[in-house]
Amino acid sequence: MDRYLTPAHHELREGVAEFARATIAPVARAHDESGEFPWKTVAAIARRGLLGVPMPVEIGGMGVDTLGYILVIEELAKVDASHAIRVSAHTTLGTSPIAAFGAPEQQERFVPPLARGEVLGGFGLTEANAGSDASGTRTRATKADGGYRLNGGKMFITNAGVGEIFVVTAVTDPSARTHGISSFIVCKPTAELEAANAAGFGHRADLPFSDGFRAAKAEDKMGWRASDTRELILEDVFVPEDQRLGDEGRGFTNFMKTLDAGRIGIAALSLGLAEASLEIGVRYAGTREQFGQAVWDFQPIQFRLADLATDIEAGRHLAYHAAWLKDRGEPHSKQAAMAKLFCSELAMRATLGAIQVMGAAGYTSDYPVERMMRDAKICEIGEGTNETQRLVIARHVAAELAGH
Ligand code: COS
Repeated sequence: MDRYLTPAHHELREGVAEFARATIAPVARAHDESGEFPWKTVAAIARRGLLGVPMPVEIGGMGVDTLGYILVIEELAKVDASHAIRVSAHTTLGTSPIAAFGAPEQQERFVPPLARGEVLGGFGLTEANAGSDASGTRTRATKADGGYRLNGGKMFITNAGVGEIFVVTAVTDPSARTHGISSFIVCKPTAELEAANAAGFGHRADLPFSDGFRAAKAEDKMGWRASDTRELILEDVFVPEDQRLGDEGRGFTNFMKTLDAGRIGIAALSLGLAEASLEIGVRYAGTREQFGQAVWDFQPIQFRLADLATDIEAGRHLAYHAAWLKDRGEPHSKQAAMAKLFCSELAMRATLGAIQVMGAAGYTSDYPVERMMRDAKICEIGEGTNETQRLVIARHVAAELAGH
């Protein structure tokens, strides 16, 4: 992978790997079981600067490129996918639209608290009738004196309860389909104020909190259990004009661009799960004996693990290449969809494969592979289902062929 990675990338990766092993690994299982938000470890992530990895140094970030950022996600996911997805949703979905599409005053006002890791952010797109069909947005933004009134709701939003700054989409012109969707920066106080205060992170009293904007109860999920996922409710929420993100009607294309980057993050998270489960499977196969020999010595086991190792290498090429294209400002929508599709299916295969190699032991919570399998499943669904990725890829291929 040295075609892509510099010594600085390696240094960043190694530092995050060490941090994740020392700080997150000891608590990952307990938080998976309880579903409680791990305020202490997220505060440690924030202190380390990992909530602003690809943001410019001038606005509070680490100033690292996309490639370096996805290495961070990959390393966190090797230890705990819940921690990785919260960093990914906060960074790519919550912060980057403001950094990329915001007016200079919006960038100065909202990016530093997110990039410095003072509060968590998120992104509200999905609704009851809008998910894969992102144009089906029903949340409505109607003009009001000095701004807009927003009514509607967003579902399955990462960081919805614990976070404070959100980018949400709403229809400003129902007759214009995708060109009638706009996006807005909306703030609410964290739903876990006491825990945030105890952790010394997660709340900024001076943010412009909007009445009527709140999070519902936390979802009880199969995986990513220590990641906060809730519905966001918008009831007659006044949002001033200066919190509209970009021009009216630009919301759809802007969040499509945001999702292109998000999908590279999900690919990296999936890679982390695949790599860690392969390692656990190989180690186990080397130590357990059956029929007088190590499980590893059975050729079918070696073949299964060799196939997974090959797919991991291929997945890395796809994901790193998509990030590399993005860093050069080149089109990367197709490559991001391919990376997300391939790596998420790989994560599922790898975690299931590791469990099969380990037998009953892999099925118990004595080993983290059962958690990793549950965490892998959502990678095939979130930030665009894999059916949507296939649609995106097919459209690109058709357009390329039509051009020849
Ligand atoms: N980058 C920039 N612009 C894009 C884009 C991208 N990746 N994808 C689409 N657009 C633009 C199109 O060029 C088009 O612009 P014009 O109307 O000016 O030509 C506009 O957006 C509408 O695109 P399209 O007609 O392709 O929209 P569709 O309604 O057919 O939607 C899919 C296409 C299904 C691909 C889209 O809705 C999608 O990605 N859905 C999944 C959303 C998702 O990931 N949801 C989960 C969110 S969890 S955070």
